[in-house]
Amino acid sequence: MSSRVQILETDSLVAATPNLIAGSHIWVEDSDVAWIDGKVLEVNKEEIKVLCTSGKTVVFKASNVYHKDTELPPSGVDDMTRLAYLHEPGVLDNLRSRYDINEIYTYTGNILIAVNPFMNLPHLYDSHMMAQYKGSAFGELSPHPFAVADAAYRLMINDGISQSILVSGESGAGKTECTKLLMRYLAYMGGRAATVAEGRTVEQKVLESNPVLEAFGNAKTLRNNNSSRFGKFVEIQFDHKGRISGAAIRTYLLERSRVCQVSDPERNYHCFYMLCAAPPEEVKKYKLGNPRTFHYLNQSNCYELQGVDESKEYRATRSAMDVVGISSEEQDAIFRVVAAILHLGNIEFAKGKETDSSVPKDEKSRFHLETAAELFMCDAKALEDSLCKRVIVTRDETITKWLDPESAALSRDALAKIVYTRLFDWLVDNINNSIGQDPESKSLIGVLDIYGFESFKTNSFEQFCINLANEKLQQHFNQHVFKMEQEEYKKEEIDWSYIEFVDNQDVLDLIDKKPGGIIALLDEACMFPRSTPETFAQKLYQTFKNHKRFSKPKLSRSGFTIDHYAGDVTYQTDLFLDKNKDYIVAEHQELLYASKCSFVSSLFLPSPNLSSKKSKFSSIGSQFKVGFYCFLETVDLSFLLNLSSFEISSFVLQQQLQALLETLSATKPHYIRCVKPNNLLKPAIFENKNVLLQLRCGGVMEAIRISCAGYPTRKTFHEFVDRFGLLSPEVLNGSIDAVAACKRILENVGLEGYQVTITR
Ligand code: AOV
Ligand code: MG
Repeated sequence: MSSRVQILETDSLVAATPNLIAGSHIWVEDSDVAWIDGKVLEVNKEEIKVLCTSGKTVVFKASNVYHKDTELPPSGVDDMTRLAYLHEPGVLDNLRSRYDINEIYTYTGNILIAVNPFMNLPHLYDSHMMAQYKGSAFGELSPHPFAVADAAYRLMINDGISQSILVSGESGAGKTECTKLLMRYLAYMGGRAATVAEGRTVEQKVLESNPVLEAFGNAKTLRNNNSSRFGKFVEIQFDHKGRISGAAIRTYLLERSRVCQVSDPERNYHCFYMLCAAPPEEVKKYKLGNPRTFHYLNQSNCYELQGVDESKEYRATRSAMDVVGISSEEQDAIFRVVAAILHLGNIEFAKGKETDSSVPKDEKSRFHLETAAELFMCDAKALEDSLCKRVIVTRDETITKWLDPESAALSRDALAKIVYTRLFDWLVDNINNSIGQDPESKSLIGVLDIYGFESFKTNSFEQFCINLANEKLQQHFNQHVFKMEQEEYKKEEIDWSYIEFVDNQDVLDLIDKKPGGIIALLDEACMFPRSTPETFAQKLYQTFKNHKRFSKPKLSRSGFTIDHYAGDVTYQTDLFLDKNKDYIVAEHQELLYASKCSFVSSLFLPSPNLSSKKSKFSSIGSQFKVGFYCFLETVDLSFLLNLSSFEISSFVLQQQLQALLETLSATKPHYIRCVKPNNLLKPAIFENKNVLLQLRCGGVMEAIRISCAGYPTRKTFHEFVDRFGLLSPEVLNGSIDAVAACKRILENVGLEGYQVTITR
């Protein structure tokens, strides 16, 4: 009985500072496992003596002690909001109990939390399961991505409002796998649409776009053996009957540095290894062989992935390409380009006859140069020139400048990166064209799978861009959660004005305010030839010295730290300028435009708006380019004129994110937060501290905080009487209604700080 009284006493607004008595079951903080349970031995005003289950006796401040729900079933509850105590240890304990029995999905209200099982649970996803979720009320069956997709689908059909499902979580948390489940379910619900050309249905093409994009845009990283190195928003369009009628895939900023730079134990993009494992006649055709012989692959010692048969993957990729409508000639050209990139990487340079000039180092390098040229179907001499020379056109004359061996190698890498990026963009455009858009479509469901928040030992421009994307989505999430909470309060007719809204607008301003944010300063720095990482960093230190979210690391002269919503990240500016200036060298452009292979040539059409996707997303980016050229003319930075085209990466990303958020704002969002239970990528290991950090970063704790800031416990009248009726047994005889019974109980125990609302 005593435990019940004490539960009621603390089942109030301020869960963090409960009144405790000896014998209470509680949670206290622990440096190893985040939270450990125990029993209160003694209460001395603000100090609580606790016997922990580890056997230790420790004294804690009352404000750091939380009640433990002794009535929680061993398998937990499938919705966090049904917990008696909505606090951090309670949430964590619930997730963990469920994970232990392979219940990997849990709701927090409308948000689905998915903990990566790192093992196959096929029974969870078979067609029988899909049939079960079809049309069942949200919350009726166990939490599941199918339930989220079903809710989105039905809202779209019933209310005619476009929906979006936003999947987030750190690298390796399971976003891509979850996205594929959502797409499969939507294809199941909206399938059987008319077949399009080649006898494939739209939904088949949508589903088979995944393996194609993964082959070219995923790679093994430290965090995930199949890490997406690009962001993706798949927009599935439906006709008035709720059938899939079209789709559009938008991708965000592929990580290009990986093409020529891989650190152990990571890998380059999957397609390279697949191609090396292709049938012998193809390997021979492309003059390939062991991946260990290629510089772009052998910078790392990792070649194989556990449980992956590359030759099987190659066949699967080929057949997926068939499905999405890539012809066999195009496929041949694509893999020819992939092989050419590998050969390109093996060209080494030595000093040439002229001062500071360079030539292919030896016979082996010549062989790779000739093979690359053959595969690109371009002239070998022209390829060599484009790698080793620059032609500078000024107002008065044309000057040929040699590149030293080091610069020639950089030029080679720049060529490899631009070819690969163009190839990836081509794939996306081609898939979109093949699937086709439905201009008549009134409603759509968008599924977002973006790269998760990243914080490594050293963080560069890629992490900066990835984290910006995450900040933007975090703001969207916060606003949404807050709005939903407000709506709930309105529905229950209670005041919500006291709930404080924590926004990350200040971080966003710091990064992308125009003018004056970090990106604006970076773009500016990129326009001045004399900028160096140090001058850029100095400018940042000066500008943001009083910014709460910005700091300069003590011993660094070119690093800076941003206090993100998910924690501090220190960025090294060394390569920011280079990576932001994603330019094509005129020589490379001309070389490949002149290729006898129409596919290669089409990748290098001189127009900046070469593809539909480009024109859709970087129109402002290209205006920016025009501005840039004007700028060049006025200042006469003639040394730069041999760069035929610029793309300022961060600028393009900003435009893309803005477009994404505009799209999202016209939809009703649904959130799935993926959680990675351990960094070993192994099943059955649940690391408390690790998970907690992700719940905090992903805004799950924030969503819960918002709930707690108001009324953390909201029991329906019946639930309340069931649980607390014992305190006023006279209400249990059925003579009064539930509302009156609740009021009587509350009055009897003299509780304060509650409200009786419409349904709770
Ligand atoms: P991510 O998309 O969140 O990372 P993935 O979806 O690629 O992570 O998941 C990583 C790995 O976890 C997968 O390759 C599977 O082995 C395993 N996994 C994930 N979800 C499940 C599931 N539901 N059932 C079984 N195994 C699963 V990144 O792309 O790196 O941010 O950029
Ligand atoms: Mg992924």
